[in-house]
Amino acid sequence: MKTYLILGMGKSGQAAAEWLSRQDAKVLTFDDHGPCSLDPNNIPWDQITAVIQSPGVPFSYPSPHPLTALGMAKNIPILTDINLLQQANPKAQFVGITGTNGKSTTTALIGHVLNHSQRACAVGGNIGVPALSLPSLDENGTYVLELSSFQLEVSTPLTLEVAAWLNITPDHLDRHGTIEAYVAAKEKIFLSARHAVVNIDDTYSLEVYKRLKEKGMDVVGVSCVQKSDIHVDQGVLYDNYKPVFDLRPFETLQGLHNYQNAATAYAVCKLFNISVDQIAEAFKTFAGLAHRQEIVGHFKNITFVNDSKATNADAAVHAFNRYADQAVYWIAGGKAKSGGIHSLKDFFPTIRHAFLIGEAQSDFAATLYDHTPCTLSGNLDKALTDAIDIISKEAPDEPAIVLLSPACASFDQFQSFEHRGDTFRHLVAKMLESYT
Ligand code: UMA
Repeated sequence: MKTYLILGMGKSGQAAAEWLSRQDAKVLTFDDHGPCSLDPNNIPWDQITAVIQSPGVPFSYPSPHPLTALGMAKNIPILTDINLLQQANPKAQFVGITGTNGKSTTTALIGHVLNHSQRACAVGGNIGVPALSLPSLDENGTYVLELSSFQLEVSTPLTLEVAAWLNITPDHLDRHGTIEAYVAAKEKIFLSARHAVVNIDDTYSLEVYKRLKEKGMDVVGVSCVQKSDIHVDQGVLYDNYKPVFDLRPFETLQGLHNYQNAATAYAVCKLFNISVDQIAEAFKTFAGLAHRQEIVGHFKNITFVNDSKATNADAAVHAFNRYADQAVYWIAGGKAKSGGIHSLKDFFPTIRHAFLIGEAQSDFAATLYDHTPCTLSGNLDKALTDAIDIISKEAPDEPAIVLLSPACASFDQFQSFEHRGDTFRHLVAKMLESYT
């Protein structure tokens, strides 16, 4: 019987423990902050087949977790749940998607296109669905996995049919130490990949593209700012310099960042021999990700957008950019982050009215003072009715966006940003019902 030591008992550790138990393996668990089955000073190392390390547990910087270090010293393989998934499904194909931003959308979009084309596929990884909670797949099946730098750093090389790379901006430096180490962790995605799809629109990513080319790898370049193998110009997608279709009609794929996600998904799906028409058809019906500029309803001239995932001001920028030329009625507030909403000040004059909620409401009202008309609504329910009132009084016929993009954590009034977004979706649905 094989024995595994699972390090970190969060979402991925728990799924790994359940899965391994179903394979009749012996499971030992360790967690620094939660219940575990193990005395760290008394680990039967000579019995352990591998350590299954959760992504959030330090692997190298500032220093490996003490049990990772002990396992390494004893030459015990340190693996991730993704490695186990691959071992258990050797015939299935794997697609990996990494980058700083847009991973989840691109992963979900590729999964949607594959599903739409009647291919068996399962979507998971960093997107929030642990690898070992996914179903088994045979040679007809494809796993589409969002891979974070944390997962890639720890994983032994993953055999991928396609490895896709979106972009790099500095992130997770507390875990990796330097941006170079962060890029190096992510670059492990290509170690055992058959095809690479790489966006070249930032300097780090362009360097990655060049390195892969130098190694003679099969690389498809993607760009939204210059001509490339696949590129987007003014919303039109080009394949090998020929226009293939217009991305502008796809409601859930708007904005430059979404063009990058869509072009990447297109490049990956083409490598799976999915036709241009099938890809375009599937893009049309992509629902987008919940809580990220998710359109949750239309009422007459008003569109309701749930961007609850925007838990800080920087994350709210994307929605403001997307709706830059429209009448935005903004619902914001909650538990403020440091800096509040000052970094959004360029948008203030363009916002028609702000409806403020939660702990941050008075501070935000003070910041907005003199730039944007505000209402202290207190909670989400009231903010929504206040917004409808103002729109019906001031601009009843003009197209309007009611945007929940709180620029705050949710914990003062909700359990999570998901809970906040679900509440908004529910309130919008209830309101639409009452008008029909
Ligand atoms: N723990 C220890 N010792 C440590 C650190 C953590 O024992 O030194 C324990 C904690 O007490 C906790 C557990 O480890 O019980 C948490 O494990 P984890 O942080 O790996 O989190 P999981 O719940 O397993 O979720 C992980 C990913 N989390 C991280 O990478 C931090 C989830 O990505 C992923 O969705 C999930 O696996 C399923 O695959 C989240 C994330 O924030 C969304 N990712 C980062 C990002 O997207 O920026 C990379």
